[in-house]
Amino acid sequence: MSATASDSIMETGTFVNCFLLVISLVIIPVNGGYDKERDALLKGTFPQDFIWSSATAAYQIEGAWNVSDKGPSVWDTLAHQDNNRDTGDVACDSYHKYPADIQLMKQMGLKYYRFSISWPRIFPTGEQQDGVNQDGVRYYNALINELIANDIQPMVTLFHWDLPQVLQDRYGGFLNNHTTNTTVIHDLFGDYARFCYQNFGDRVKYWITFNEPWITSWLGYGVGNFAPQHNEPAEGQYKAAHNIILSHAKAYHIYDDEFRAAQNGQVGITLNCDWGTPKTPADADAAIRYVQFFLGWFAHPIYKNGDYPEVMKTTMARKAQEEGRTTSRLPEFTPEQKLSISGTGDFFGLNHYTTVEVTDACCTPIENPNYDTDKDVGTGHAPDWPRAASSWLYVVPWGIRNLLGFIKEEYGDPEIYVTENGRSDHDQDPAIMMDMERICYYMMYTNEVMKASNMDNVKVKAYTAWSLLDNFEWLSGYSERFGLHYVDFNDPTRTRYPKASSVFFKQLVRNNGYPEGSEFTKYVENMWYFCHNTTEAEVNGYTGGASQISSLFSLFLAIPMMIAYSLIA
Ligand code: PNW
Repeated sequence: MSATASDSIMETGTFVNCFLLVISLVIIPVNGGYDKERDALLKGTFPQDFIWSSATAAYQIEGAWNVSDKGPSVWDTLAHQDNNRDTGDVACDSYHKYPADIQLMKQMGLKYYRFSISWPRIFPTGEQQDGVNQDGVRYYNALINELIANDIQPMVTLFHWDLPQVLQDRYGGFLNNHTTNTTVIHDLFGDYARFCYQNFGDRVKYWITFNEPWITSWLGYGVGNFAPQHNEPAEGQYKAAHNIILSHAKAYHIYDDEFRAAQNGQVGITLNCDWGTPKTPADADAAIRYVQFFLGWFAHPIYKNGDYPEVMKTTMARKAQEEGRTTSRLPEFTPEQKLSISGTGDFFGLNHYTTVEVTDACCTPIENPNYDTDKDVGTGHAPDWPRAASSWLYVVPWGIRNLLGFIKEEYGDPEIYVTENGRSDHDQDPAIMMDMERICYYMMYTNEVMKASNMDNVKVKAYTAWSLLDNFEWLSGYSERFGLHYVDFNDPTRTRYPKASSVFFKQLVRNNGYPEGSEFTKYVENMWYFCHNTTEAEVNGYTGGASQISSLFSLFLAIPMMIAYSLIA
């Protein structure tokens, strides 16, 4: 992949036109809650080598925030700001309980695990020259060895938001001199990545440089509600994103130049994106613009041509004029940088949870411009989309199929690893252990992923459930639960308990999808009716009553759950 003029002509031309046509024909009439044809259950299985996995992140599960020489991260700082906040000080205590986590995965038949390494647990200040925390290195070696001993392949994220606090204080973190030659943050991230490849790369074959740079950039350095809470919504996010993209490219090339030949692994990045569906046909351009500003901001440079999407550059150039600025708030890459960024992904990591309805809002007044107003769109949700506990999470399964199709067309048919997808419950008493809404979510979303794979020929290679465990959900603390396993955060031993969804997921993995004629698929056919909350009794031949659901429930979930309990609890 290289930077050529024809890329951008293709981008604004044929592709967009085809895509708009598809959108206007297929999607617009059916943004609603249930559509018989669109939402029909697909029977079949995923490709044989399909990867089923579950994910966590260091700050969300490890705890042990200050053991041995671990340095503080920006999330330690945020969580310790006042006494009223939940913190990651102990979290799930996976620093000590990782063997129990691994037994949960084994019990589910999972052969892959996505976790992250905490940068300040390896280099307390973020810089190797200031010292290495050997206990941290020992911990990750022990975790990786235990995984492999249990036949589970590690998939490792290098940066899941826990930047060493010292790097924020010394250099401004990812705001560090983003357009000069004196930037150090790229090299520091490169040194950290090299150290991880050196120490763990003999056993780790899947590396994810950054998790969701969109969140770090916009929420961390633009809005400033996430760590490190830098509030500069006109420009902060563009500066941080620029540095993150360059840091990613640096880490990719270090692997390519120094490790690939010997270690033979893969390096990619995980990007998050909500699907944007136009509210009316007139909003089709706006919906594309929404996705380009969201996903394209990072994916276009890395997976297409080394540069930001054309629509982002032209929109931001127009804004600069309107605002009386001499330069765009969106920084520019040099020609050398473009070359070094383009093509730096062996796979495309995707985190996806939800969909928004997009309306055209061109052209927003320019007082206090920010990333949200820069897109010139409005966002909302169809009234009949079901909701999860997280305020932003609406359940729209068909959105993931559309997004996967977009990635295939826009970025040259890459191999896509879904590295997160899942649903939150409230923390409530009694605890939600029969988490039928989560089962429905996994059922419907994985079926849409299978449609993308088997009907649309998208190269989806992996599906990863977020999350293995209930954990520290960032600003929401322990009030939102995404886990396949329940964790009692008042219990000092942090015992884990399987929820019904873990048993469902285990059977999904064992069946590798929804094979025709299997008992599992019959169970799903019946659940389909319940999950789509529709009164259309003919859906997928459904003829039974509620009792049929409950008897199937006991067969498929309750009995295996009892067995699972006796093994784990
Ligand atoms: C992702 N939002 O974050 C992260 O990768 C996980 O660490 C996190 O626990 C999971 O999704 C569930 O939230 C997000 O506000 C955090 O839109 C916030 C948002 C989206 C994703």
